[in-house]
Amino acid sequence: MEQAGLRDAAALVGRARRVVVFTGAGMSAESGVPTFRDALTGLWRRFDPQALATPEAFEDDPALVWGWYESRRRAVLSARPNAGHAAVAAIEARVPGSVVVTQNVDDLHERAGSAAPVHLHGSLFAPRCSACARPAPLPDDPTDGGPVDSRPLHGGPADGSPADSRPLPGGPADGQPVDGGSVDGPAGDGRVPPPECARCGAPVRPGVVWFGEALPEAALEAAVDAASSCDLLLTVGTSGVVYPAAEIPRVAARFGAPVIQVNPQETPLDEVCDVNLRGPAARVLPALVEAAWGVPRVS
Ligand code: BV8
Ligand code: ZN
Repeated sequence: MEQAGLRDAAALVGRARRVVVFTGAGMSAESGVPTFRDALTGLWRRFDPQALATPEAFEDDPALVWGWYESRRRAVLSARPNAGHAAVAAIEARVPGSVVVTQNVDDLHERAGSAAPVHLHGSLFAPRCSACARPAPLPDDPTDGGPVDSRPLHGGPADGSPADSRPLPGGPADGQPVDGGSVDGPAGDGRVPPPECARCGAPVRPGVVWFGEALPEAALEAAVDAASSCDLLLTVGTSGVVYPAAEIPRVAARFGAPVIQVNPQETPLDEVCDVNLRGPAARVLPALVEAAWGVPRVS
């Protein structure tokens, strides 16, 4: 990442009053949570994520899909927010008018202290009935799964005390994939039959948005409102290929906001951004916050 880009980006961040931080799977990569494209490891490596993350796949083999999401959820529970998540929370603390919009289904932004990230693609921690949509308890959640927003921050102690959000710069071992302990069904092939809904008996499904499903209206509206009225958008760790989420940085640019991208690779958003910081989020974001406000990096 060259210094001139960092200086330009820091000047934009330092004078911004309404920032949108738009994040994808690359945000959690250095916490050891595989990106969406890498998410298929082990037992699921022979599948295409886009084929598995669909209602049809769940309909066809609920145990395969539920097992995959359970293994991803346990990996997130074993991960910790990284210095990039902490830097995003620092931006929110410095710029009260900022909004985090994430495509990620993990809870690492929350555990790093982000108040209310907008989850465009749902969450691994909000399972619901596939038929009557009743919120369902998490398999290892001793409560009865009451209203989703009454649950303690996930990854933290069950009594709801503040989750342990000390970020580990670079993740548990510099981004080595975390293994949440293999979720294994009776057949030992990773397939785990989903729980049944307490009300109607239908299979419980993960609380994520699958391909071919509409995004939650309120979340998409909040994201478009924020992007169309911000004075800076930071897009971090996304391949920018899944719509309509990938439209969000373009909305900000259309309304005249400068766009800064943080990603070690090229993406279609290269053509949209004003400053392109080529590098990993857990290194670039703390450097950006320090250059903007002189805030010492999270050690
Ligand atoms: C819908 C939850 C219609 C599940 C996900 C045009 C308009 C609208 C829709 C479409 C359209 N064209 C096509 C579509 C259909 C489809 C789509 O976009 N397909 C694509 C593939 C072309 N969209 C949909 O189906 C959407 N729904 O349109 O519904 C509708 C309307 C009304 C009524 C009914 C139906 C729903 C899409 C949501 C799918 N669910 N996630 C789950 O997680 O299992 S998407 C999933 O993939 C992620 O959430 C994310 O959004 C997306 C891409 O993942 P990324 O986050 O970008 O991660 P990725 O692995 O791709 O890339 C990681 C990046 O990080 C890389 O760039 C890498 O370089 C970088 N990186 C790596 N390490 C680091 C790093 N960056 C920084 N630091 C690092 N250390
Ligand atoms: Zn039900």
